[in-house]
Amino acid sequence: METLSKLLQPIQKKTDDTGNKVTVVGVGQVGMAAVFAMLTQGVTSNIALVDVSAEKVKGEMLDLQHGSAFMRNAKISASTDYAVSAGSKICIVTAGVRQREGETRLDLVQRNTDVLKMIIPQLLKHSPDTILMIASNPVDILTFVTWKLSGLPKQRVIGSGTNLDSARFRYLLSERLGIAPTSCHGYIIGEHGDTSVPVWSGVNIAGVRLSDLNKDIGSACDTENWKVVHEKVVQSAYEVIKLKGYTSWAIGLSLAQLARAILTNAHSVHPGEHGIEDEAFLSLPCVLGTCGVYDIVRQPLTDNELQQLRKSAKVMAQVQAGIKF
Ligand code: 6V0
Repeated sequence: METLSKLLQPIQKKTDDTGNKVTVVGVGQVGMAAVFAMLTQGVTSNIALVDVSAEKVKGEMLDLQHGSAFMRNAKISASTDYAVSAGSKICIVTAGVRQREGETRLDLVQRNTDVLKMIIPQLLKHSPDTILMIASNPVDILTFVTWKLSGLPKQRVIGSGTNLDSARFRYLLSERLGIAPTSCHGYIIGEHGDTSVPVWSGVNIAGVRLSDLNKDIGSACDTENWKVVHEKVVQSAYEVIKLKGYTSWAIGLSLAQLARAILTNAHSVHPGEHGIEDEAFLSLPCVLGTCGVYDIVRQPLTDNELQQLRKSAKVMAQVQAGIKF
């Protein structure tokens, strides 16, 4: 009798189904930061990695598997073949090219659209009920592209959008106010990046709206110059890319938070990508859970905020019009 048979008396065949499988396509800086955040925070116990590079994806898988004893019984698989992604609750796409110094996110659009054309049908073939979460840039446009390519209802295609911008905003507010980021409430909506819209009218600490204390807050005539906080948010990625070549940790944590909201059916509110006018996808505060987006919070925006949002939508629609599907 073999050692295994001596040790175990089989009662039934084991299943690998954990009910919380997440596939991450693209094991670059963003993909691996998201994977690491999800595994170490216990967001999922079942990760599949997919990449075009067989060596890289195997290397990342082995490295993570060697850390299994420090994690919570995670199953980690990897391949260049999408069969490995079968049965995923969420598929996160971080594949594609990233900005080089001096490039904007919009510069990447056609190159990453072509990448998505290969990826999305494969993911859906193996996980027809999955929720698609997009991180590749320009994320707003590529979420729209994914929706078009997938044929899925809008609530099942989510972009990481301004979840990261909002986190950066709350961090910078926290630095200026001396209050923890988790207690600084504020949303950035619209485009992830250059034309994002800070909703200054809603920024609050414990329900105290800063706009009630300073009616010009965030505007050009604000003598305290709070608008610099949003300017720093917009510059954040450019600054980090200039310093270390890419951004990874914060976007990884942001994706892990969105995945947790979905897998635990949290009904929590996050700035996530959703389709608005002109068929553009822009970030608005969404209620997230196991079926994807349940609701969009109707934020009472000022005329100026609404105008900025519409401007963002217009920019998106213009870029989208030039995409070759
Ligand atoms: P990276 O480190 O170059 O990794 C990209 C990975 O994608 C590599 O491992 C490639 O082999 C892989 N890849 C390329 N083509 C394919 C394909 N057809 N199928 C499968 N895998 C493929 O890039 P990084 O991880 O830094 O960035 C990935 C994307 O995320 C870029 O588009 C970034 O601009 C974007 N980011 C999005 C952010 C957000 O807030 N949404 C934040 C940061 C970066």
